[in-house]
Amino acid sequence: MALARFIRSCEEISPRLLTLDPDIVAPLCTDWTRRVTGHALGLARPSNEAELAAVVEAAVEAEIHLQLQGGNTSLVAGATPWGDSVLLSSARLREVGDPDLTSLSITAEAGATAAEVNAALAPHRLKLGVDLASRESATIGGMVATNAGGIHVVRYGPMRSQLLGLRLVTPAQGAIGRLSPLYKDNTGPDLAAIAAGSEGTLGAVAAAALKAVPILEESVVALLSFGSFSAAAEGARRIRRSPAVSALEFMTHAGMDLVSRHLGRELPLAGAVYLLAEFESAFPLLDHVVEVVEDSVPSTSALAFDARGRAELWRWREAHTEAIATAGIAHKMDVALPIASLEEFVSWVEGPFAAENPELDVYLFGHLGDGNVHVNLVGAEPDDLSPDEAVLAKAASMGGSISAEHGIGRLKAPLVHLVRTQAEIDAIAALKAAFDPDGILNPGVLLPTPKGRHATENLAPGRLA
Ligand code: 2HG
Ligand code: ZN
Repeated sequence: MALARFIRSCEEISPRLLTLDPDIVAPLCTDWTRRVTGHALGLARPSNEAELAAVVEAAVEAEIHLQLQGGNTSLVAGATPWGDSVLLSSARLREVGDPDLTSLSITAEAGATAAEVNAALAPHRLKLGVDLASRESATIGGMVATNAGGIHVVRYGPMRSQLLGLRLVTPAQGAIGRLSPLYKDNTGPDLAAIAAGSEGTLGAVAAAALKAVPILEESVVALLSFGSFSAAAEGARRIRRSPAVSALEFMTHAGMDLVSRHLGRELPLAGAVYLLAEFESAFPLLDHVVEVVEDSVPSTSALAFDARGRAELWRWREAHTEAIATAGIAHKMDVALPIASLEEFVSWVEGPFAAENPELDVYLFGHLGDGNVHVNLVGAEPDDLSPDEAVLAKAASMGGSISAEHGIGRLKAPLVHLVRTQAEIDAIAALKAAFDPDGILNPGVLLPTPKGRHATENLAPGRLA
């Protein structure tokens, strides 16, 4: 009954809005890692904000759950439909406005990818402050919803810091917010900032107004190798003080070796731990970078000054996710640690944790400059949550976060208590109730479902078709 009513409403909004075709819907029901598969009743693809608002209203009236989806690049099943949801996709919300060259900003609809927005900015020597390996498929809506971080957080901050304005469609208030280029607007709580990181539980992003930053002409990428994590961490401490740093990443030998086999390329440097540092400036950088690199005392190093050389060094870092995916279905723990505790955490994962779990292949890499470690474990059953729990509990016990930049999604919803008190969880639930009182959007993402069940219960990991 509910579905029939929803289908009728969608047909009235636009005949091409909703499809129930399983050949189209089913491939969108598995998350990027292939670790979990859900099920959806259909797929709604609005073409503009008015249609988006009308779909959300129709879902409220028919009591149909909606699962929001952008590029489906979530690594925590944050975009995987659950139970009797309809997928609400931003695939047709693709408009990118002309860059505003006075305020240095740009507006883009939710389904535009990071690469598409950068393509509009590049002729003006501008770019987005957030960049990430999945730039060709990650969408602006998903990046806002998860407060995406990526490789330039050390310089420009995460997605929340790029937001000047937001149009958000909420079940209770309809379409709210504005796409203003205002850099300052203290008129009560910042709704755009609240929506960033709420993982689509409060509203569906229709469009965002984002800061643009200048592309700096001088750019050098350095790949440095070290004999131990502790030597690399000390090197990173020194590099981090350079005002020209725009990325500071780390990899370990295990991941580099896997990437080497995946790409069919010789390792460029031998080492136990690697740093990849990017320096960008409007002024000549050579002397500065050489000085910083020497001061960080690497065992060996390689510097790249031209676009091709820089891309080749970056490939060693950015190919990690795809190389690991060829080794198996990875359990991904995206943790943040106080930077001073990184060494202790990494030693624990590579030491006692790995010894207790000899069946697991452990790959560690991430954004060292901002304390974000991507722990990837290959070899565990997809539905075995115990290694995930052990790693996340350890990070939490050290004052870290269980979600640095990927979000909580469905996979980590049962573990939010590791890093939030009950009072804090209640406050988040109260926000949810204000924007989405009937729990229409993304049930089971970020917080347990209103019925108190966790969404992972009927997402049979890797199996449910
Ligand atoms: C990255 O930094 C992404 O490349 C993916 O956040 C991390 O695959 C991962 O665990
Ligand atoms: Zn990352």
